[in-house]
Amino acid sequence: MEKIAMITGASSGIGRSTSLALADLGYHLVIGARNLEKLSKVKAEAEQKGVNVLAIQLDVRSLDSAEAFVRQAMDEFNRIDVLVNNAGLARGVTKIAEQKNEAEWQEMIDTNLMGLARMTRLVVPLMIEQQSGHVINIGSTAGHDAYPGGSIYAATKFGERAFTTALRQELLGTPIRVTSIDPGMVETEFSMVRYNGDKERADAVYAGVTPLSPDDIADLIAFAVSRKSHVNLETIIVRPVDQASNSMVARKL
Ligand code: NDP
Ligand code: 8X3
Repeated sequence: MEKIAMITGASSGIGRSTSLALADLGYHLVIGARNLEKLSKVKAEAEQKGVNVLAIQLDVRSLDSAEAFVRQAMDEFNRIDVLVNNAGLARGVTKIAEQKNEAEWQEMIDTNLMGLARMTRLVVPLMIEQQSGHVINIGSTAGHDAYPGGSIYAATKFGERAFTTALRQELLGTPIRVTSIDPGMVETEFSMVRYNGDKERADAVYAGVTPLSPDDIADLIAFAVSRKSHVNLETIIVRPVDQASNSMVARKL
């Protein structure tokens, strides 16, 4: 049977790499993100691998957008085997007492937590109906340990972990698998977004270390989805060897 994977935030980083890795496994893809130009490039790259790709503009903060995304996926493929809830971002490293810009907080909550919850509630009933499926949520090591300047980002990722745990428990008795992939430092556009385009600050995050690459995370997602159907990898916490906690990084400068 044809297999369909839906990936949010597929225009860049982990989402892009995951799209290509799942295409390598033969999945047809439904990919979404706000930047349609970048998304179209990922579609073209994945199509090179011989799979069908539906690329749709998606803002997970919008209910209308998320509903239209799922509707178009079902119109095209009539099933969803894997949902990768990857769309997410951090904005700034402002400490709580110094935060004057609630919009940064709101954007992280709306994207990382509400967007993920929304996509899940729209797709899981379809998986229950088809009696198969795998939800992969992208958490973070920030969902296990908070740090100064990361309060709300970490709160969204602690929230992802709580949500994922509840989902797995609610789906007990169904064949649907639920996995959280929780990375440490991965070199993507993440830090450019967090530091609002300040390349020097973004580059400093990865200076003197070998960070994880988005392909490393995609590799783990491909591993999780390709286990035998009774095997559920619950949580994968992954850091580069050069990182031992959110604040402990061995830099060779
Ligand atoms: P990137 O910035 O490279 O990718 C983020 C992706 O999310 C982009 O495709 C972006 O696309 C998409 N996105 C952002 N907001 C929305 C939205 N409202 N609706 C739809 N798509 C959206 O970063 P990463 O690949 O690193 O991030 C992916 C996930 O991995 C995030 O959830 C992040 O929190 C998590 N993570 C990252 C780590 C890291 O060190 N890089 C470590 C741990 C977790 P567009 O702008 O086109 O909408
Ligand atoms: C991204 C990792 O340490 O910047 O989730 O929060 S961290």
